[in-house]
Amino acid sequence: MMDKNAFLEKVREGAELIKMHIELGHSIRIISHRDADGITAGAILAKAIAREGADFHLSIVKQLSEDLIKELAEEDQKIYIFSDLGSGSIRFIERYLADATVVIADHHPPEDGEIEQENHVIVNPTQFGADSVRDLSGSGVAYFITKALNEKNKDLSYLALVGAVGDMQEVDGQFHGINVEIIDDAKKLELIELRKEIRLFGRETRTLAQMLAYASNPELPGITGDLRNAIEFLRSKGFDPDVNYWQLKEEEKRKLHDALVIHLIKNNASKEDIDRLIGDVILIRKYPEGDPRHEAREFATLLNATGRLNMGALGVAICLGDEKAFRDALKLVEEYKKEQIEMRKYLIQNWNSAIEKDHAYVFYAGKNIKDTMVGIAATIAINAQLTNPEKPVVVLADSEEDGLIKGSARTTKRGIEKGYNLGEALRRAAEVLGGEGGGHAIAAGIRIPKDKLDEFTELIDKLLGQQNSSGDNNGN
Ligand SMILES: [Mn+2]
Repeated sequence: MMDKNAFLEKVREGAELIKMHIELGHSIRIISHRDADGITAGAILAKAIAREGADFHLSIVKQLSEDLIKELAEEDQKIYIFSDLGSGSIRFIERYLADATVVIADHHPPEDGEIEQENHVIVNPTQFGADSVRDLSGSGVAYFITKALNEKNKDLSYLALVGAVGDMQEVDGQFHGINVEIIDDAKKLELIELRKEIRLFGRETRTLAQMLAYASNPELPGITGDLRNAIEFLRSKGFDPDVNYWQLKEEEKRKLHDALVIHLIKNNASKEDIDRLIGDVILIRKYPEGDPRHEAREFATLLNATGRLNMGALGVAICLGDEKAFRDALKLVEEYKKEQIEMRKYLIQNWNSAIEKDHAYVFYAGKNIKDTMVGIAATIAINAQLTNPEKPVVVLADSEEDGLIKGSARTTKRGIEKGYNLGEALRRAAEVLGGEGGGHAIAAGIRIPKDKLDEFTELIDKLLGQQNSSGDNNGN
């Protein structure tokens, strides 16, 4: 269980430092991660600081490298806030930013132990027993800090929830941990509506036929990937395939839920897949039905797309209510969708070249998959049932940077139950092979020299194998 009071004490400590620098008239330097969680976190911090009348300078970045921290040090700022990242770089931050105040507002498990610099504070719920994957996201950490700064910032709670959904904190169909407190704040201010609905992507902007044909979480056997089957299925159940889910009446929604559950059961879907089909859906009231910003997952997907295309600032602008930024981003998403469809096709057609070891699948895509999409590719491999769901998947591609390959590993709850910890395995593999690696137990990343690919394939199997056997010993 999480020690919430101890966490909130840390939150206040972080907020106090920020407040002090605001009162001193210093500009607040914010560095946040470029996914939906990091973008909403950055927007929350920026809005809260502007509200206090202070200046801020926000950067949305792909990752926090030693070089970037050196560059930041050269700016010679009085205070730096690292948001949705930083926990993996404590030693570099301490070394290069020793003279500045630093607040690390993150939810990734710290790798280098405790922070030693007196003017540096890490606000991280995992240090108080929270699970980084489901109890609180980076935007949630940012939210609690800004709420400690000023109660008015409760009006940003809905953005924290968009970030939480972006990080898939409710992957099993419901919210956990202190995410629930953010939901309560947002409900009290009537900013959101929490509904139990179909969680398939596209509630606002896809037709029912598209929603079913593109369903990936869970996939719908015989329907996903086949628009004609989706249309036929919907017609046979009495639905117009061309309407949107939000347009259905409540009883029609129930009828569709029932039909899909029966379809999954008939096709021997796992209990988890059936359970997560229907669950918590967050609707944001300030946006109208049919607008992607009305539903948290569509909103988060829009933000993710801006980040992946190195347009994180555009995502932040959307969070702050900029309509022009919103329209520009919609165009980007269209391109992004096309890319994903192409990538899925490539993955399925070429999966026979994946190397299957005892404890992992390793798929090297060369330049055929963008290095920014290896994480989604690994998720698709699992969801498209190309793999045994108990066995982790690593997809690697040539990096935009010369001579390196970038990989993402993904597994399932069943993989975790077998003792696998991907973040730990990739961290150790990177140590051995010379590179950077780490992340969560269920999802992690690595960058290594390209000529180490074969060595990596053997090593990751060995490292995961060791975890698997220790997991068995503990579990049985
Ligand atoms: Mn995050």
